[in-house]
Amino acid sequence: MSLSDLCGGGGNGGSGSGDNQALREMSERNKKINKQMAELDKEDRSIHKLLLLGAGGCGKSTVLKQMRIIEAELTGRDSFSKKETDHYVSIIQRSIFSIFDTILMYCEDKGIDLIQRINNMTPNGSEGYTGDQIDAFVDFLRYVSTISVMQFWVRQKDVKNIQLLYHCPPVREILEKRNEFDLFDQADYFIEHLERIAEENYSPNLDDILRARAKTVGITEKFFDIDRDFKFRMVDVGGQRNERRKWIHAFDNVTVVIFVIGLSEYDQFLAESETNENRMQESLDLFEEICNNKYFKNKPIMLFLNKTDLFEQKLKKVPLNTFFKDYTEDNSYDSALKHIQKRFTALNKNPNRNVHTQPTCATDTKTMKHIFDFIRSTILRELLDLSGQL
Ligand SMILES: Nc1nc2c(ncn2[C@@H]2O[C@H](COP(=O)(O)OP(=O)(O)OP(=O)(O)O)[C@@H](O)[C@H]2O)c(=O)[nH]1
Ligand SMILES: [Mg+2]
Repeated sequence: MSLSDLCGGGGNGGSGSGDNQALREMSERNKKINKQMAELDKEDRSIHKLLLLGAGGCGKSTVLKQMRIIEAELTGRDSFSKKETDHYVSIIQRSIFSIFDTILMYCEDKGIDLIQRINNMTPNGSEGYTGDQIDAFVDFLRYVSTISVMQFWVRQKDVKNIQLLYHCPPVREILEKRNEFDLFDQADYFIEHLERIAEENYSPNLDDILRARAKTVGITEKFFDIDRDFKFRMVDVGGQRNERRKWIHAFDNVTVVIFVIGLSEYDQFLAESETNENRMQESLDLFEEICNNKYFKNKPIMLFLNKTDLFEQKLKKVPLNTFFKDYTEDNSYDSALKHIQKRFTALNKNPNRNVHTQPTCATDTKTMKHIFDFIRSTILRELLDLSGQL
């Protein structure tokens, strides 16, 4: 479109004062638009981009959920909409299905006939189950093995038997080996709270939402306006192997990478691999790759050593040198944490860049409140350092 088209053509011969007036107006309009665009650009650049990275299930989305809870507390807004909360009801129902489905699949893989083992329990025997209860366990497992996840819903009348089944000796025996299969971390929690979950008008509370597990697919982001001087976007990605090829689309204009690892994963097998690969090794390899990636060579990195609660419990049963063969110190929480921290930070090959480590328990709202301050102060300090170097 030409200038004369916009100005209405040669109605007055194209040389009169009408043309000049139109040109002046147009130039004013352009100036205004340019100014607005510059302001938008400035605003966009003043919004920090925090990119959450890490292997599948390490807790990235849980960190993001916590940030939403913290924002809601500080601003008085809702953390999760009614629609989101309702959506978590089906996520939680699916998680309960996946507990038993995962157990059955593991058994099938290992040639274990779990249903037979349960059937072999003696009614009113030393385990203390009645014949009806044993029948109900078997019926429930058969039901899970024949339906799809979308057909599953826990009914109030089944709650007691599901809880008893989860704790019966043949299932316990399988759960002893839970590090070998992908049983999600919050299985115990949801079984314990099953009665509430199966209520007709059940609405998940914040604890339930934090513990619900839904693998992230693609890239999601959320803008946070908690602090006038520190606005940021948190970008969350799916961490499983097949999701990682999408990560590159989130690599531009990052202020800081928050790399999350699950501390308790040192004896766990990787869900996506058939060859019993270790989850901690996966995190180490991934961290090395990200840390030294050209996009982030000069970017600050925060390393969240997550799942401190599960780590502390696990250390009592599984020594750290099960995985870190060169670890010779005791299995105290502090020594073990220090060792893992050292192993990760040693992978950073840029001596001029800081790796800020922080132990976290992403499901614990109380301790996570400090994490927001940690994020803010670390980024502001980094930016100050950077401006000093200019
Ligand atoms: N006990 C405990 N559980 C945690 C912690 N952090 C996360 N979880 C649980 O671990 C499970 C996985 O967490 P997510 O946040 O979904 O993991 P993710 O890194 O987003 O996983 P992907 O989306 O697959 O990449 C959820 O059930 C969380 O509730 C923690 O510090 N302690
Ligand atoms: Mg996620």
